[in-house]
Amino acid sequence: MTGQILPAMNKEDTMGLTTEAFGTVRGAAVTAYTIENKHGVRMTVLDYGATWYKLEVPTAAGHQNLLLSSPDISGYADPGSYHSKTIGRVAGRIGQGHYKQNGQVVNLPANEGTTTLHGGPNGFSTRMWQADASADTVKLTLHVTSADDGFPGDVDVTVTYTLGEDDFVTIDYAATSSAPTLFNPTNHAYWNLNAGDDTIQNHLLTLNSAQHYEVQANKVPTGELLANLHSGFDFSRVTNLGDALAEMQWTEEKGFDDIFAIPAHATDEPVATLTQGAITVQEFSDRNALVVFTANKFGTELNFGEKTSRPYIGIAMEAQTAPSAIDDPKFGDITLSPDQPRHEQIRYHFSY
Ligand code: G6D
Repeated sequence: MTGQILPAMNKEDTMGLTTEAFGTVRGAAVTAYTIENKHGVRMTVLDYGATWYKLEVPTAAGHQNLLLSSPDISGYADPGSYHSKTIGRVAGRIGQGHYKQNGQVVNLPANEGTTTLHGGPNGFSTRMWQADASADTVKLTLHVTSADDGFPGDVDVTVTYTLGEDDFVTIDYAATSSAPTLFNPTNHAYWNLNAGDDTIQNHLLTLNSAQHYEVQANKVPTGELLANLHSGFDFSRVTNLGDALAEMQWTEEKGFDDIFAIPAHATDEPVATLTQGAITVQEFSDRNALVVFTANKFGTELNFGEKTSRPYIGIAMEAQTAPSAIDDPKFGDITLSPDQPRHEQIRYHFSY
């Protein structure tokens, strides 16, 4: 099954959709949309932040949530909380609060020192999206003006979560803009495949990557690529995350918060495979980078319910175009122009 794309099941198969109130954020009522397929896999999405709230698989002990999820909306209301949210306009860090678009300097609001992180202080993750749910999809739309988030152009974005009978979750991102701007979205899910409260140090990880980006102290990439081989960054074979994290203890970060370069690959080859026991998540993307973050300094300020927030309680694997593309088109193109709508996609397959 590894990497195998299963045939799409007959769309006539009906699947269950349930909705429930999930509190309020800044006066706006939040709704949770849950879809269950015929195998009993459940996907729950919130309209606030277009958040992937839960992914539950059926096990002998009952349904098990594979995502770090806060028990109520208070875990998501803070604009500085990103877990499981849709991230954009631009996933990666933009240094010094500006970039050049068609030769013109564009100044951006900063939310991490002088850096614009995850689309800045008013990014996609801080917004209430309009949801339209059906038996197997939750479609969320958002209109963002330049006045809202400081990026040029007024943008219409659609994020569509689909849970298939093939146990794939597909997240589609589509955007149009009134003026040239940037668009490089991702999802900031944190995975923990343990049934209990263990950290990800007992997980196995494989990445389709031979290099990672050198970053400055502010985690903005320099554009230089470094080899993963013979280092804790080498996940080219099935690797125990605890062993890899042990190799990172000499660093200030004491874990991974890094941009892995993903080479061109077949669409049915995963960029990442994460396993713990009988459960495996494979992530598929056609973009050329994957940010891997292992929650290295998480503390009790975060609430993940029965998963105690602490270092290494989860792993984020954020598919995107390399953040260096902002400075140099050799790393990719994340421009969104009025005459050319953009579409991105990330897919996940679950074995359990
Ligand atoms: C780290 O780089 C990561 C971000 O992706 C994450 O959102 C943040 O911590 C909470 O800086």
